[in-house]
Formats: sequence, C-alpha cells, structure tokens
Amino acid sequence: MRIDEIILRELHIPLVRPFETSFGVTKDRRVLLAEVRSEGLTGWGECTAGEHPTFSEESTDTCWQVLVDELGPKLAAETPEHGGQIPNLFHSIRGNRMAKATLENAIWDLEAQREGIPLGRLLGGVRDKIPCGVSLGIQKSIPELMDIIESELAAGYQRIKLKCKPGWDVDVFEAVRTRWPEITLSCDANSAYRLRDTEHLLTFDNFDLLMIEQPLWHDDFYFHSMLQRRLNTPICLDESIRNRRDALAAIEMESCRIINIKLGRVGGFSEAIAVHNAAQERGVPVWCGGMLEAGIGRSHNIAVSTLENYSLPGDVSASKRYWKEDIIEPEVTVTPQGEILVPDTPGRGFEVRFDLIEKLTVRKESIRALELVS
Ligand code: OSB
Ligand code: MG
Repeated sequence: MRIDEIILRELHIPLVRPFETSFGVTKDRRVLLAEVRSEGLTGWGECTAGEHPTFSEESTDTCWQVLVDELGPKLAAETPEHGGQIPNLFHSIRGNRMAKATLENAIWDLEAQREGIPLGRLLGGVRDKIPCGVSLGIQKSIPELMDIIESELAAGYQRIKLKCKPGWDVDVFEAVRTRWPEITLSCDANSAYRLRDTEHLLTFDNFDLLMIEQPLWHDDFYFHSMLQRRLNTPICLDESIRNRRDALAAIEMESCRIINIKLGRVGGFSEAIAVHNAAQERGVPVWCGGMLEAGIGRSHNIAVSTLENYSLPGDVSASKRYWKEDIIEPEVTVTPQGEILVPDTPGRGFEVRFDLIEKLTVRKESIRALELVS
C-alpha cells in the first residue's frame, strides 16, 4: 500500500477521575494519534506513553519527537503490504517501542480494512467476546475504595485489580476480602517494593490473590524469580516484558506465572502476538493490560484480546470509566456479565469521531514522502 500521508496529533483529554499508582497521579491525558492515509483508506494508531517517563522510559514528548523525526519519515517512504513488516522497517531505531507501536498498529488497522475483515481476525483472534476486569487506583481512604468496588462489581466486572504500594496494601486487601471473600482479586505494585520487603510481600499470600503484578524493579527478572520461589501467589510481569525474548527468559527463570501484554510496551501487534504465542506454548496465560487509552487504543486492545491465550480478564473496560466522551463511536460498553462484545465489522469495528478529534487537537504535523525530482 502506498502511504499518501501520515498525520500526527496531540489531543488533550481530561480523565473523569484521577488515576493514582505507586509512581504518580494522572488527571489529564495527552494522547498522540497517528492517522495513516493510504489509497482512500485511513488507519489509526494511538500512542500509549504516559505524560512522564514514570512507567517506562518513554513519554508523550519523546514519542512525538521520535514519530515526527524518525519513524514517520521512514514509514512515509515505504509501501508496506502488512503490519507484520513494520518491525523490520523500524529495526534500526533502538527502543522507543510505544512510538513504534503507534504506527505499526495503524498499518494493521489499514490492512484489516483493506482485507474487509475484523482486526482481531487478522491478528489470529478466535473470541467473539472478551472478559473484563478493572484496575482501581490508590484512593484517599478504604471506605472510598469499597464504594468504587461495589459499583464496579454491580456493573459486572469479573476481576478487581487494586493498585498498591507500601502503606496501601495488606490493610486494604484485608478490608476487601472481609467484605467480598469470593471475588477474583489481584494487585499491581508498579515496582513499589524491594527485596528487603520480601517478608512483607509473603503476607500477600493470605488474601487469595489471582496474581501480584510487578512487585519489584521495572527492569528485573532475576529478583522476581527469587521472590516467586517463596510466594504461593503467582507473580505477573508487566513492565519487565518488552518482547518475546524477555517473555522466554522470565518463563525459563520462573520469574512469573502470568504475563500482562500491553501493545505499546512491546512495540505493537507483531511483538504482542509473538509474546502471546511464546507464553501459550509454555502454558503461561496472558491478559491485556491498559494504559488509560482513548478509543483507538481501546479498540486495538479489544482486537488483540481475541487471541486464544488471552484467557484471563484484562484491564480493558468501558469508555465511560475514563472519558466524558470517547473519540470513537459507539463507545466501548461492557455487558452485565462483564464482557465486551467484539465487533464483527471490517477493521477496528468502531468509527472515529473526527470532529471531536479535531476539537481536542492541540498540535498536528503532516508527514509525506519527499517527492523525488525526476
Ligand atoms: O501498570 O497496568 C498498569 C495505567 C497506567 C500505567 C500503568 C498501568 C495502568 C493501569 C490502568 O493499571 C489500566 C487501565 O485501566 O487502562
Ligand atoms: Mg501493571
């Protein structure tokens, strides 16, 4: 496909409620979108980087620079046929996986439209609905958290994940488990603990958690394997898994028993499929993480969650939990059974709200292939 134009934008969108993790609070999102125009079709990609380099080394601003100066011009000069060719095209650029995923995913999106099939099917997906959980940020008090859990359970969500850190952990789990002994519960520390906290972390085993996500350093496998040896609760790695090789190393070392796959963190659909397959072949279940995505990223998360080994509820939930108005229509909704019904129309299965996107745009850059003088 000929790449006619790549339009990069930054949107400012406030969250309906702030989201607090062990590394900080997010109130307003700065969302980068890529619009890739090719032969009458438009593929969309959303960058999942945070506003600050606190989850990973990438941020909105580093991604903007790399997209505008490096990746955009590379892609505009090519005529790719498949999303699967994009990792090779970007191979000479080190790291910057969230920036890369923004464009790679737009090409897969285009390819699904061109083939006239749902994006999930193009990726090899098999599900027509996906199980959903919610990730609940750190709150001001336990009673406030209990009210939120009550309403999320009433909405049907199948799994509650609690963000935790030293000082917001076992007392919280104790209160939640006392009130809801049976619910599927997990926690996510975003690297808030150290090996000296091992004895404390072992007490997490008392709360029948489905998993403990990324308790230790963001870039570690070895010390997680030492911790996993002593913990009964499965460790799930998020931050540490950047690609298929990381997944293989983590599984081999028994650093985790579950993997959270995020499209941006691994660099796009191609690597997400590779991590998924490596985990599946070794009997390790995966699930789809979230990065407070707007509608484009959310629709891509839904598509990849249809792969067979995405067998645990993900962090992909209804648009209205994040946004007053989402940038896609229909917005993402969740059934009373806590599932998202996967659209069976060609491409993403959700239309973009172009006028709303224009209204929210604060900067915009157009990239075209340089015309060769003949
Ligand atoms: O670690 O999973 C995480 C949000 C931002 C950065 C990291 C994480 C998260 C979430 C939110 O847990 C998931 C979501 O609801 O999108
Ligand atoms: Mg996480």
